[in-house]
Amino acid sequence: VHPTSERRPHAITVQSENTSYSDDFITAKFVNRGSSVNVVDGQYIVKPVAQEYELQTQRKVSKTGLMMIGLGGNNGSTLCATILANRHQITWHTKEGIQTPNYIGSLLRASTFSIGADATGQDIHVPVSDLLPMVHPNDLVLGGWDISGVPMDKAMSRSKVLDYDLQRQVAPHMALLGKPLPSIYYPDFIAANQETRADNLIPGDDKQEHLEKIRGDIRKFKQDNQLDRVIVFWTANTERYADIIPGVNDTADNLLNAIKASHAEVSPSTIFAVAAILEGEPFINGAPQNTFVPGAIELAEREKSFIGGDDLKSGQTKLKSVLAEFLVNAGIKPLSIASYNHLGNNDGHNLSSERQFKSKEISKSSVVDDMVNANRLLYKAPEVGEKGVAIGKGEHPDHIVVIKYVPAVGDSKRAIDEYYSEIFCGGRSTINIFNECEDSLLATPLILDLAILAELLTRVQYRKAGEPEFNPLYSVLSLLSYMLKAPLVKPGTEVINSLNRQRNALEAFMKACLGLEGSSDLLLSTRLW
Ligand code: NAI
Ligand code: DG6
Repeated sequence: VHPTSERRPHAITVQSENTSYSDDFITAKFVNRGSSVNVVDGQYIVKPVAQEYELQTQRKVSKTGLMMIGLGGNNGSTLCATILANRHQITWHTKEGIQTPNYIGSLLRASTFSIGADATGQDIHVPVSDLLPMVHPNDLVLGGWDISGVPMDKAMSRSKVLDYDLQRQVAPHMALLGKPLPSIYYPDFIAANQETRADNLIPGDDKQEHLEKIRGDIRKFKQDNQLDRVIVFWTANTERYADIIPGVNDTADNLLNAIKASHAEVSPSTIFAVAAILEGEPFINGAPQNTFVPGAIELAEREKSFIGGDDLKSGQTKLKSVLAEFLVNAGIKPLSIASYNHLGNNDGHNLSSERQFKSKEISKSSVVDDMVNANRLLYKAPEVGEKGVAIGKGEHPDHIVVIKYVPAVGDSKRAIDEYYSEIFCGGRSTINIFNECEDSLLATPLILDLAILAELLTRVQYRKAGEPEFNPLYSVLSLLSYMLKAPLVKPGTEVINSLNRQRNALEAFMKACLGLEGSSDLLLSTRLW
């Protein structure tokens, strides 16, 4: 047991007829309340609806491995080094003084939820990680793949993210991780400027063999480390989008056949996703490309495996999702959002290539859509065609995204955003933001949160009132949206980009697992005599 590994399985006990505890499970009754709306003759007819569920959470936390694709990159090496620093309680000197390791930036380990009020009416806030039994990041078993065979201690220094005094002390621990497992490299999918890194490759060009090799790697890692669960996480270079081709990647069977036929349009990230799905282990895509082609989603559904994505939401986009919501919800109308950033790490180098930039541009651009669509007072709705089908998307602010590679600034991305808005009676307001993001230090805690939440969600089952069996959650883990720029959701359902709504959803879900209601800001007792 590492010194900082807290094990607090009974941190919160709910005393309620709706919540029961056994050695194995926390089982909670929960009523999912909402309203159904019908439009009849121009009137909204609203009916409250309620459905009772039981949620059952397995209390024993899985012994969990985190296998990262892109292990030797900035995120991968920073994640390993910071976990090791936390695990071994390494402190280091900076120009500010002595620094101790921590998990700041992790929603799970550095933020709180209110679980109610005490007798004096004061809110009681607890660490999010205390709500339900969760893996401690220090306990994650680390491994993974990289097309670069640089050993992990050298990969950390190559990344130029951490202070030298930390690197110096953590290097012997990093060296024990060895070098990443060889990986799949299809040069067409990442920038040509990455070729010099590619010296650690699974040989051949048979995609079926590649798939089987990756599946074998997952199984071996699981077995060697006696793991219950392995989270497979893409934090490798951003790939170009794969073309969606009928007969190739549009269905699960077509995708599996396309891999057998080594079809050119199957990307490395999709091969990794398919490998994890077939092994029954969760796969999360931390980059923006369309790893989850329709066939991959169908395969995950069919195998009842878990997937989540896309693209870590760390600095500029997180702020945008908050600021755009603030403006639109305040009744102010953003007319344009112009976002520039420059960075000098290897991610920036890869993104300096047009097709890889395109993937990032797409994921960075979708983030204000739901806020705009929710306010048709400010933004005109799309016109409706003959059969009631919307034509186009309706009015939307201009939104541009520019990324430039500036090697000198390294991992310290600079993001500049202008929000130009219409205000009262024809006025204009301009907000300019300059945001300096230590890219990998913002991204690393998100990877931890995603991996730990994914593991938790594999242990939650549900049944509707009256149903005999519990079922696992739906394959696409949209509850991970808070950490992701372009959240993958159940096909046909709405994407929620609002950061507050994403956080509230997670809070409500975790509390429902305990038989508690999500936070209400009604605070009725404070408004009454
Ligand atoms: P990086 O370029 O430092 O690391 C990527 C690593 O992936 C490299 O070591 C590279 O050799 C390896 N790689 C490339 N193709 C591979 C393959 N097929 N198999 C195995 N390894 C492969 O990039 P960084 O900064 O670590 O970012 C990783 C990914 O996360 C990028 O796609 C980036 O766009 C995305 N991301 C990063 C954020 C951040 O703030 N750092 C935030 C959001 C997303
Ligand atoms: C340049 O945009 C590089 C990217 O990889 C970003 O650093 C990353 O996607 C994080 O973006 P954001 O918008 O969440 O800060």
